[in-house]
Amino acid sequence: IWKKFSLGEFGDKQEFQQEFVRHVETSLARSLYNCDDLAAYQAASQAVRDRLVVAWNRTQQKHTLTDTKRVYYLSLEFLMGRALDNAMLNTRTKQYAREGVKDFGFRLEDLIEQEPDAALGNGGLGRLAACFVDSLASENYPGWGYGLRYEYGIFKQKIIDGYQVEQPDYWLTYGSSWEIPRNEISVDIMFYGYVRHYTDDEGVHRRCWEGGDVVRAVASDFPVPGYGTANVNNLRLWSSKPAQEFDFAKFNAGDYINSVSEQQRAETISAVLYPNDNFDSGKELRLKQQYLWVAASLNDIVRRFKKSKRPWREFPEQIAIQLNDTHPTLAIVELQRIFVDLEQLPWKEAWDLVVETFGYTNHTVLPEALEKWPVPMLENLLPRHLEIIYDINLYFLQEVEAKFPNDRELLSRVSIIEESQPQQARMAYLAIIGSHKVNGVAELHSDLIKKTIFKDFVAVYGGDKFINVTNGITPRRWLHQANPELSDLIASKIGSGFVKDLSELRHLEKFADDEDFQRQWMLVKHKRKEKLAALVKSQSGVVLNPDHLFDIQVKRIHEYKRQQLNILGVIHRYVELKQMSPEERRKMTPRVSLFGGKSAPGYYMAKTIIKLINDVGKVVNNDPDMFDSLKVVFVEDYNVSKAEIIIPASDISEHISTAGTEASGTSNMKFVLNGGLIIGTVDGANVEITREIGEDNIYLFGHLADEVEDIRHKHKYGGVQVGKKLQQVFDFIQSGALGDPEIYTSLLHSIKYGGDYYLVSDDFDAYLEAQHTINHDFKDTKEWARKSIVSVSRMGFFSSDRAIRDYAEGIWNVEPSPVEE
Ligand code: 26W
Repeated sequence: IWKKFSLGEFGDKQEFQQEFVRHVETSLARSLYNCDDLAAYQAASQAVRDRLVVAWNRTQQKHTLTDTKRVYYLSLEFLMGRALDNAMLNTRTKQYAREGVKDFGFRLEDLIEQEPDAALGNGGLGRLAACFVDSLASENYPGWGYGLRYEYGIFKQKIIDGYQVEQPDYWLTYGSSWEIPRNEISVDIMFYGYVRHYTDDEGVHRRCWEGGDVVRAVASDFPVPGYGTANVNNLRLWSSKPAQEFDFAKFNAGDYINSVSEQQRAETISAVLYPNDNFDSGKELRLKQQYLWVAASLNDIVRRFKKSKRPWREFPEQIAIQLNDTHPTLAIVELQRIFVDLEQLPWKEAWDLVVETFGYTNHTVLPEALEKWPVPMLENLLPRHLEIIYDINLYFLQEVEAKFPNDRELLSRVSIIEESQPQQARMAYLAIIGSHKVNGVAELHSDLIKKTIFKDFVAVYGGDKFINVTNGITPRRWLHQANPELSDLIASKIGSGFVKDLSELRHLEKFADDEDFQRQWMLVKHKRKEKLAALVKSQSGVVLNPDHLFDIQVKRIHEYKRQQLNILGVIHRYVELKQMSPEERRKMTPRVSLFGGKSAPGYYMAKTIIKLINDVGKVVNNDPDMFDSLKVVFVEDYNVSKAEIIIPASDISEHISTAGTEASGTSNMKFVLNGGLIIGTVDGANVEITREIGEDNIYLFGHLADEVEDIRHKHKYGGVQVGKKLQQVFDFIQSGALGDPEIYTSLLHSIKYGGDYYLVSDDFDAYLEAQHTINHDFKDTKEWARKSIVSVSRMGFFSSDRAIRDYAEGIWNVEPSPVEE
C-alpha cells in the first residue's frame, strides 16, 4: 500500500478522477455539472493534498521513531506563491491530473490560475525561505519552517494615474486547500506582567515572569513535498486567538460587548504582514508578532525534545535553529528563559546550550534595516526578557573586558544596549552573541559584514564564527515549473537529472556551438517572450513585439536597487531616438523596458520612482516615432506567480544596486538560469555568478564597493558632478515633457543637491556604455545564444540544494534522513 502512496502518486488517471469527483461531491458538496474552475481547482488540490498528507505523516513518524537531529528555520516571512503546480510536479502527478480534468472539460492550466498566491513575505528574504523549505524536503533533511499565518499577505498593488495604491490581500477567502488546521496544538503566550522574585526550596534566589495578558497561538500546518523523494516536511504557521472566550469579570459586570471585543484584539497580532522591506519601523505590534511566533515555536520544539526523555545537555545534538535575519532573535532570550526560569538549569550551562543551538543569517548591511527595540518598550511588554538581555550583555562585556582590558570605547561599541535616548537593544548584536555561527548570503556580503558592521565582533570572537553561505534558488519552481519549455529542451540533450542535481547542467556546454540547438534555444525564449507579451497586453493594453530586446528589472522598489538609474537611462535613450531620422532609428536595437515591484507604503522616494516610470511609459508608448523602437511598461502587482511568467522572458535583466548594498540578490540567479543575460554592478551574488559563468557572459559596470565610501565623502564636501548626459535627462524632465516636473523635484534633488547617496551620477555614463554594448551584441543572435547556453550550463552552483547542504555541514551538523519508498 505504501508503495502506491509513497510519492503521493496516483496509480492512473482513473484513480485521480475518483478522488477528484469525491472531493467535488463531498468536500465541496457540489456536482460535476455545477463545478466551475475554482471548485475544480479546489477538488484537484484536495486530491493531491490527501496524498501529500499520507507521505507527510509517514515522514514525521519516521523522524520521531529514529529520533534524528532536526532543523528549524525561523522566518517571519515565507513567500510561497502557488502550491498546486509545484505539488503535482514534485509528486509527479501532473500528467494524470491534466488528463483527468480534461475528461471533465477543464484545462489544468486554468485551474492552476485559480489559486491565490500565498504571499506571506516582502521580497528576497521571504522567497529565500520558500526555496529553502523546498530544498530541505528534496534533500531529505528533517527540517521544519516556523512562521506566522498572516491573514493579509503583502498588499496588492494597483497603479492609478501612475501612482501605487495599496489594497489588502485577504488570501483566505475560499480557505486554503493546503492548510491542515491544528486547533489542538496551541500555546498560551504572555505579554506585559511583572517579574516575581522568590527563593526556592534549596534557598536559591529565582525570578519568574507572571501576571500578564494571555493570547493563544494556534498552529496550522502546510505540507512541503520534496522532489523525487517520499520526504514531506512541515511548515508550521501560528495564528493568534483569544485565550478564553470571554472576560468573565467584565461579563458579570454587564459589559458584554467590550468583554468580547477586547478578546478580539488578540487576533490582530497575526493579522497582517508588515510591508517594509529593508526598513525597521520599531512598532510595538511588530514586537508582539515576533514574540508570539518565537515563543510558540520554542514551546513546540522544547515539548518535542522533552518527549525523547534525553538530558538537557543533548539539546543541541538534537536541535538546530536558524534565525532568518534578526526578526526571531528573541528566540535566544526565550530559550534561555525556559532553561533558567522554568527548567532551573544553571545560567552558564543553559547559555552554552543556547549558543550551540542557534545560527544567525544576516541579509542586509543597510543601517535603516537593522532592528533595534526601545528599552522602555521591551521593559513594558517583556519585562523578564529585558532582564535576561541585560544579563547576557553583562557576561558578554565581562568577556570582552578580559580580552581587551581598558578599552571603554570598544565596550560601548559592542554593547547590546545602545546608549541613546531612549536606550535601544541592538538585535543583530544579540543574535551574534547568542549564536555559534553567523553567516552572510554571498561572498562579497559576508566579507563586507566582517569589515564593517560586525568588525568589532570579529576582533572579539575571531574570524571563524563568521562564515559565508551563498544563497540559492530551487530549480524545481524556477526552471522546471516556471519554464517547462526550456526544461524539456535541456532534458532532450542531457536527461532530466538536473532538476534534482543542478550541477548536471554542465553537460549542456558541449551543445553551445550547435547551431540547430541554438535555434531551438532561441525559439523557447521567443515563446516565453510571447507569453509575457500576452500578459502585458491583457493587463495594460500595451502591445510588445517579442522580437525586440526585453530588458527587465523586477524587485522591490528601493533607492539602493536603483530603478531610478534604469529609468533615467531609458529617458536618455528616448531623447536620443527622438533626435534621429527614421532611417537612423531603424538601425537601433528595438527595446522593451519592463519594470515591476512594490514600494513600501510609506516610502515616498520609491513611490516617486514608480510614478516616473509610469509617466515615461505613457509618453513613450503613445509616441508614434517609438512604435518600432521603444516601449516602457510597469507590470502591476509583481508577485511570485507573475515572476514565473516574467523571469523566463528576459533577454537582459538588471541587477544594478550601488556596490556593497545588495547582500546577494536571488532573481539574478533565476534570470540567468532561464537563459537571460544580465547587466549588473559588482555587488552581491553578481560577483560569484561572474566567476561561474565567465566575465564575457555578463555586462558589469560601475564603481566598486570599496570606492563607495570615498565617493560619498567627495559628494558631501565637493558637491555632486552631474555629467552632460544625465543633465540632458534632468533638463528633459524639467521641461515638463512628462507632465508636472514638480512631482520629480525631490528625486532629482536627492541626486544633484542631496549628496547622491546611491551614486547614480557616478555610474550613469558607465551604465549607458554597458547598455550600448548590449544593443550591439544582441544583433548577433548566434553569439547571443551561445553566451546564453554557456551561462545556463555553469549555473549549477546556485541551486538552493547546494545552499542547504552548506548550512547542514557548516552550521547545523545534520544528516539527511530519507524515508524509504
Ligand atoms: C525590519 C524590517 C526588515 C524587513 C526585511 C529588514 C530587513 C528585511 C530583509 C532582511 C530584507 C531582505 O529581504 N533582504 C534580502 O535578502 C535576500 C535573501 O538573502 C538577498 O538576496 C537580498 O540581497 C537582500 O536584500
